Amino acid sequence: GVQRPAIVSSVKVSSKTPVTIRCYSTRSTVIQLLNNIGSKREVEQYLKYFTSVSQQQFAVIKVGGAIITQQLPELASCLAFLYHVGLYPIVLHGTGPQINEILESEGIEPDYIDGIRITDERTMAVVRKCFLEQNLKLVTALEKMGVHARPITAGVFQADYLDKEKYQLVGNITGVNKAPIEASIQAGALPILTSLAETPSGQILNVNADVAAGEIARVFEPLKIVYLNEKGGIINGNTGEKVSVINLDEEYEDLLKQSWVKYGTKLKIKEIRDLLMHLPRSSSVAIIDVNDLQKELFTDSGAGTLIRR
Ligand code: X2W
Repeated sequence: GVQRPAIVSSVKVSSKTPVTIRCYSTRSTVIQLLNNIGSKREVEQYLKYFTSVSQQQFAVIKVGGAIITQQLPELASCLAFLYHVGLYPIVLHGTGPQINEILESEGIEPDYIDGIRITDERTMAVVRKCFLEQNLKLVTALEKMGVHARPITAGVFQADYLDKEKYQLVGNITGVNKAPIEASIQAGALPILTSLAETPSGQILNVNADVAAGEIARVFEPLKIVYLNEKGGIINGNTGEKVSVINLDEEYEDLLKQSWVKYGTKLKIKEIRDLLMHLPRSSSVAIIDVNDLQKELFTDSGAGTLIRR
């Protein structure tokens, strides 16, 4: 693969940083797993790098709702792996497909404007039910693998109406309460978040999960922002190949001029650039398949698409 080390030298990696392997019964499994994905040197280097910042600054991982339905065992074992090596990603999940399935079974056609769901009262009831169900499903799968996980389904996102006329019960995040997330990590539990938000007067609002994950990243400034998707990265529509790395400073202008960069891809790249411009240079975005999480995080060549400044 292409060499594209993701370690930024401006973050000092101390050789004295202790890497604690949490669970001794799984220690040998963890070491084995690590050796399978990369050389001992690079894996150890990344482990040290990820533990050189505070625990809450390792990563934000956004999980699309489709993954909970289609790849739950893989997802749970990837997150368990991180937990067992002592890393605490902040996990935020969506539930788009599950909402659509229920709406369609009730004879309601899902309705979006620019990728944002128009959420009336009846739809909102489905949205809330799906978020709670999928959150419980993920937390339960993690607990079964010996991972202490904490459902956080309220109390994080404050919001106003995005545009009440246009989208109805959809929120625009105005504030993030870090406390429940920090408390979870301090208690040794992986925080598992939904993207539901609340107005000052207590109205629950629907927020796109990608957007909410971005807001979490803005306040925690993690080293990695990970988007798990089915394609396993950004695909160059002309060659059909996965883009290994995008260095925004050098490539952004040229990239936007390329014929395959349009619609959703263009929007996604623009949003990611906007996010990274607000974050320290050490932060980078990875778009990957759930099975590639370890390879992406712990090897120089990675596995998905790495985007950085
Ligand atoms: C999204 C929230 C769920 C979501 C929705 O109702 O579908 C809005 O569009 P995925 O699985 O990550 O797509 N909210 C306002 O984003 O789920």
